[in-house]
Amino acid sequence: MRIVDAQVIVCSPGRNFVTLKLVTEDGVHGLGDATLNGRELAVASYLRDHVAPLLIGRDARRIEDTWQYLYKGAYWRRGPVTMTAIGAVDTALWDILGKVANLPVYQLLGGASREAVTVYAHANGRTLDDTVAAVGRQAEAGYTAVRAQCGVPGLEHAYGIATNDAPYEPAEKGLPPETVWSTERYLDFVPSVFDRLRRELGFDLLLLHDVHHRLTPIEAGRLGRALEPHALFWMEDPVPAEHQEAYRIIRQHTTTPIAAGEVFNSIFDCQLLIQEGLIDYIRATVAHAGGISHLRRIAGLAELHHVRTGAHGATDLSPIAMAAALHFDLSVHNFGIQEHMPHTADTDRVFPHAYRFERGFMHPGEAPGLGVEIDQGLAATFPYDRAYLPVARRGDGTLHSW
Ligand code: GCO
Ligand code: MG
Repeated sequence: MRIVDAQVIVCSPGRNFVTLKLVTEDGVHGLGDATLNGRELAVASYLRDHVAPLLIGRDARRIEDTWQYLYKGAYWRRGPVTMTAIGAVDTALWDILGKVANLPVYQLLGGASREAVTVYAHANGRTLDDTVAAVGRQAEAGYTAVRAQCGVPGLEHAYGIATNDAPYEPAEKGLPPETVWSTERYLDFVPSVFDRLRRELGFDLLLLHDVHHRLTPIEAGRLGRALEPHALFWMEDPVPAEHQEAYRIIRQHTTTPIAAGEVFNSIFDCQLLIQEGLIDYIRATVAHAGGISHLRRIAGLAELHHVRTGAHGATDLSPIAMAAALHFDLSVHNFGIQEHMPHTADTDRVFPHAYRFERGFMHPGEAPGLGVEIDQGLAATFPYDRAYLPVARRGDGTLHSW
């Protein structure tokens, strides 16, 4: 089962995606998502120029050895570009193994630990009224968990708010747009959003909120405490997490559950957070944290410490990452929740898939492997289109975490 070809496919059916396709001598192929929002071509080059030559001739069944070869063998460890590239290779190899075994990947991972995967939806609005209506619509669509983001009075832009009727998409064409941020206005306003949501929608619906790395630990403690009466399912990324010890301060001040980790690349980024029980949900993904193999290691550590998974699932991860996440979610014991944002119709046509959504739950389907394909002819009609995430500055022009 030698690998004979490794192709990197870049396409933009509404947004940019990087896909790795590995082919074996028997003609079986596997797919991995290598998309790193706003830095896509760095991963494409890493794979094409540095990884593909190493894969040709390797036995596709040696998933663990290939992972170690690319991680330890590079000498330069970790980082988003390297780990996204390794993740794509790992995911593609699991896909191949599933196809050869004629089994969906979740069966290779120990089988289903649940009937289906609980997913949370996004709801956002520029005003409080719009946000309440958007959350209500997602509840009516059958979601049992909804992430609520609301525009902040006095701020032109807030994270997570769509600029038109389309679902929220963070990257914008051209160079990075600049937005203005005020911690004071945000902290003053957010508790009133959840107060209104609970009063109008009650406590049955699970509510989530993404702070998107914008606060300091003591500010996060204050927000978490203010949100306690509204019983959030989680408060996400309250502070930038490079300094894991900082989460101790948040924990000292609030019992609001904390989720972190969509930007993490390895188990070392969350080792202390997990071992000290400083978070409740780990958001690392297949795409950016070294693939299915490494994510299982993270989940294994998390399970020891009562931390559950809550994988990132924004639309800047392709349907290949979504499929891989669902196989992981279905199988892993300490699954918590999965983020779900529907892709554009063009994206769904480029990446036909077996996974399905039904009233708040998803399932990866029973197709062998990951159950997702890429229509390369169609992908070629959507060429790469440069786009960046915005940046944020405080009122005086100081750069702030976006
Ligand atoms: C989320 C995320 C995204 C990120 C995006 C960056 O919780 O879904 O925070 O909205 O901003 O994935 O590329
Ligand atoms: Mg987030």
